[in-house]
Amino acid sequence: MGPVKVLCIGGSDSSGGAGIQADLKAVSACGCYGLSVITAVTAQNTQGIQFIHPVPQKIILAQLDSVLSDIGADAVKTGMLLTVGAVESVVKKVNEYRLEKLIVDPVMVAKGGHSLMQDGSRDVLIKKLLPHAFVLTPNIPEAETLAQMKIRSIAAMKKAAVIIHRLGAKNVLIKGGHLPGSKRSGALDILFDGDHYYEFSSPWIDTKNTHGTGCTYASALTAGIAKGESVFNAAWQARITVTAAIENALCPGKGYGSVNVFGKTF
Ligand code: PXL
Repeated sequence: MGPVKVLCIGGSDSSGGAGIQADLKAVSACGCYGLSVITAVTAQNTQGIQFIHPVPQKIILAQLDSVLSDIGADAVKTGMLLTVGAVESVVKKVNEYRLEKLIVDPVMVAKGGHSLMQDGSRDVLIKKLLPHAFVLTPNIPEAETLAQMKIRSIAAMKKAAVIIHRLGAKNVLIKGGHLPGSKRSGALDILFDGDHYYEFSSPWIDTKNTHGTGCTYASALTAGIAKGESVFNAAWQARITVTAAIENALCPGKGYGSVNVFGKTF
């Protein structure tokens, strides 16, 4: 029996904090073997994104074929899908290789305001990729876009989860860190599986070094699912992993630092 394999599809973050670099660190920290397909190259540092370059669709498809035809994956995670071609490439290969454990992190906008999706790719993501998602992991702004409603309360989060579930994602994990009042009451994430709601609460950690939080959370979740855990257990453990990673965040540059899944090893 070889290692448990996790394929991460997303953008490269040259600062090492988010994107594919965060994914591979999280997957490794969770004891899995990480594979990657790069959809875009970002030039960024702790102060923001300076440039974004899309990888041509042909090269995205080639990477997917190289990895899936030989190595395969026990679970697959998508992050930054900048272009319509990137989204359509994933849909095509999900169908071709019958990938079932697909975790979609619908990243749309970076913290500094840079769009991580070109015009049109969001619609294709909603129409063609979401129906294949085993778990979808929007934060509050992303859930607002997907459900087309404002989310200002836990009740609204639950309502949005139902609307997003109807778009076709089997399990919806809405991350509540952006909810007003989280600073006081802690962050509350809600998992909806179509029947039940599960709530995960975690203490608020007062830090500006949170770059890579979403990527790390979704990758740890994907690793758990690759290992055969239930969505609930994988989400619960991923929440613990990401909280510790925020607590151990590092700031290597002059701006905002990044989460660190490896604990106090630096
Ligand atoms: O956190 C979302 C994200 C995903 N992927 C890449 C990013 C970012 C945020 O900056 O740069 C490559």
